[in-house]
Amino acid sequence: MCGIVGIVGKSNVNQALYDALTVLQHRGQDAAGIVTSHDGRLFLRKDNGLVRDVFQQRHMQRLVGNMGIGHVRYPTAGSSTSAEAQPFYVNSPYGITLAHNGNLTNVEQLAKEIYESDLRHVNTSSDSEVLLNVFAHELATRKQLQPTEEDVFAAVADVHKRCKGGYAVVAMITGYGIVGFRDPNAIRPIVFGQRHTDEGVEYMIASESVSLDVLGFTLIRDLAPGEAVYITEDGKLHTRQCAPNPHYAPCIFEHVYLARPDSIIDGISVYKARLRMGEKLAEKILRERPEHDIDVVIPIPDTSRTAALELANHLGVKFREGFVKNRYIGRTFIMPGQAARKKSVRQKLNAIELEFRGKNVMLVDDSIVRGTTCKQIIQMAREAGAKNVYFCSAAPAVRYPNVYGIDMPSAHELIAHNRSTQEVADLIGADWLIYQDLPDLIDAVGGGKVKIEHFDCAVFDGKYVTGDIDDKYLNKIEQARNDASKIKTQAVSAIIDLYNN
Ligand code: PIN
Repeated sequence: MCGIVGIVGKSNVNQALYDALTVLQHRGQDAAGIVTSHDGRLFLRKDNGLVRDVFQQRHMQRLVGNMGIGHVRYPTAGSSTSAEAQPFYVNSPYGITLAHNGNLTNVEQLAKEIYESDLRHVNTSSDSEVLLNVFAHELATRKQLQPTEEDVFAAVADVHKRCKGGYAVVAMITGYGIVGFRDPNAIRPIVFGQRHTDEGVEYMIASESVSLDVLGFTLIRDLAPGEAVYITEDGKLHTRQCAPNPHYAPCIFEHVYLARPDSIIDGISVYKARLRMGEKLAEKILRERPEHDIDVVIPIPDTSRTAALELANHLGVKFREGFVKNRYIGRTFIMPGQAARKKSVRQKLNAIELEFRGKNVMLVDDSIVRGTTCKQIIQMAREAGAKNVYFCSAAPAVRYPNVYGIDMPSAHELIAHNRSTQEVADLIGADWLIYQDLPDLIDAVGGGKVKIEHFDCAVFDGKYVTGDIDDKYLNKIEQARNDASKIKTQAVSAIIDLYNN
């Protein structure tokens, strides 16, 4: 998962891009980058780290220009070098930079085509660089000295023909404008909006509406599946449907956990969707155990709070903050003679004992993925004196890997993969485990004012909306993720050896 932004303004956009990236920081804390364009020149700053660490005063001063794009990265499939920080750049045609959120599922084939047929060199293992080269190639084939919006939209249409997977993209064509586009299934989110200044109208394209709000832009709308928006450097906005058979199937996990609650995605308030998840959970609990003995509902901070609040309201049970989260967790330093220790949940969360002692507590989390942290949290609740520890997940059991750009473990690392609810409950040590039912989640997210008929729910039901995902592909990513984690472990042991010898 990543965050993207693009702004065409009437004065320098560096500060606005920086501010927008800080608002999108929850979508990726691994690397950040901004590129701006001024007088036909590009100015780029990108590196590993949080937005506030990557950009210093000296970098910001260099990022001049009235248009630019930015990116925050969450590593997917093992990419974590600073060379793979975005935006990426190709010099031909025009000088194009691009930032992408998502994952291409046919990247191997595309990389081969790019090299063998398009005669292009790709310098990293990032699918975003592949996507940039496909777009650049398709724009170059128009052979125009000055690209018009027709050329740009035709190139996007060709990208849709060649690329498979989930992608929300912003790309800047130096000296011409910024284009934003969304894959034909609308899997990853992308919105655009405007704000009025004395100098005229400015436009922003971004992953989430919250970055528009905070910067005083008003939301125009989400991009439709397969649609593109092109804003020229002089501030003219064009939109076009670029896919022949678009299908609205946005990722439901954005609502479960990824997006900020104050965002509106595809017309749906993430906050309200989470409230409805709590309501549905309460109904399920009352169906399963009308005579339940829950004394108190306690959220596991932060995401689950909204659902937990409504769950407690509907059960008529007290809602209490039983865990306090440390917002200022430090880095883990590897010292000579010390084993590399993972930061434990205990360093991040602390229990308020008086909310647990002698009570039957219902803990609520947004989802259970590996099951490692929730196991430790349940243990903490017991040590704080809880009589019974029940556990509620606002999402159904996560049983399948994500292939559209969410950094999720491979199937065998998912605690619910090939396991029943009771088996998961036993493994995490819960006295009772309740998962949201998938139809209820779909209803909670899509059942408001805006009707979306279909969501990408692959992590819950194994049905991948792009239709190109088979066991062969899943085995391959499982292998790649294992290899990546092995390399990481080996690297850490090598550093420890270095210190010890
Ligand atoms: C936590 C969001 N949420 C917590 C992410 C833990 C799964 N985990 C998914 C639960 S926060 S585990 O609000 O962003 O802090 O199942 O892998 O143990």
